[in-house]
Amino acid sequence: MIFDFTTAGESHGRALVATIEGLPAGLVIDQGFINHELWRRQQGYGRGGRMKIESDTIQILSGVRQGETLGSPVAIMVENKDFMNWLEVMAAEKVNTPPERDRKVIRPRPGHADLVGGLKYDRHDLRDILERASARETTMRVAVGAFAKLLLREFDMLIASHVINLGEISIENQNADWGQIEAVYDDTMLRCTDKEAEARMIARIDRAGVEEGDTLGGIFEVVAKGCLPGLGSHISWTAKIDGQLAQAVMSIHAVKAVEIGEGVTNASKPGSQVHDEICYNNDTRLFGRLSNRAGGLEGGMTNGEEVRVRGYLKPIATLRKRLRSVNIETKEPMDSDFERSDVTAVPAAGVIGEAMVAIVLARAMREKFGGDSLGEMKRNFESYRQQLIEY
Ligand code: EPS
Repeated sequence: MIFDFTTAGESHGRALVATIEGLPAGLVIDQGFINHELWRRQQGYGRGGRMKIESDTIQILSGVRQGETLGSPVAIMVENKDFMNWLEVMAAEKVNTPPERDRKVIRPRPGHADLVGGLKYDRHDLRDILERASARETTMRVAVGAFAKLLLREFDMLIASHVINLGEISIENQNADWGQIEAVYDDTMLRCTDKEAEARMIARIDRAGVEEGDTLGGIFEVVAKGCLPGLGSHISWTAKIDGQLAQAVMSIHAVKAVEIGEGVTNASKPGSQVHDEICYNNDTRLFGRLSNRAGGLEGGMTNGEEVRVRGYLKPIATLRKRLRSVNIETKEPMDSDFERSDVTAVPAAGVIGEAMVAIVLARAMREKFGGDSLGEMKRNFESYRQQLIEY
């Protein structure tokens, strides 16, 4: 059974739901950990009013009994507290809402799914598009990612992230180590390892939000520690795990570029300054690398070093400073719609990035080590680890 998931739910609808398939039986599910991951996604300086309404908590509907997975599909739900303010607008049944309360959206926002979605699905109230296009959906990615993280922890694989750039401001040391990144795991501001740069970023967010009515993008980095060599494969394009990671991270709202390791700067350096030289540890009897510019990935496979993936976000498309648009009913030029917005969501995107990386790695682990129960999976894992030692 392949590890996979589906989400459903609109931003202001009753609830967000997900189903997860392919978890082994016997995995201990710590709901406190899952809720803590959801809490982490809701933090970050620069979020808007919505996060004051929601306090995301998971309800497990199936697939878990007495704290352990059964091997059957897991169904989960997070209620939208804001739904109470949208009962008429988001009702599943037909409700004749007067125009002053129907919250119809007819002035598409540049950079959002509004216009293209409306054209493609032939919807003339763009709310039908934006409700699903909203990054609210990422709540469920983080919930599913928390299940993936719980599985990976059984194999000593840990995942964290940090913010390396916001707007035009970058942290000084771009190669923060695992200890530094883990230390900011529960930070509520920007999850930067460089507090001096973080203070400047906070001031920049204040300026953008309060003075300029604008929004800001940035870059986060996800680091996965403890991956054995050999997840993914060189044998075909779909099996290459760097490609899978790129797709998974690119699918996060507003992410417009993905970098593996130091992929961007590597492109302008000679090979001798890029490729990570190989060493051998006689004590652990494992191969290693003298550097990790490849971000732990070679030939579409993990190579045993830390996996490092960066996501680059464009600024959020809902901004107070209105951009030029067109009224889809009259076709007249008009400014785009604005209700409320975050100034930036880069720290939240980092948490979502962790979830997507966890999901890809969990899927690769399930594919390689199989097993219907966690015990069977662990035995298969142990036998492969022995193979690496005896190589
Ligand atoms: C979002 C718009 C805002 C964000 C939302 C994503 O929501 P609202 O329209 O209700 O003010 O707060 O993010 C979340 C709700 C969340 O949970 O992250 C958008 O248009 O993408």
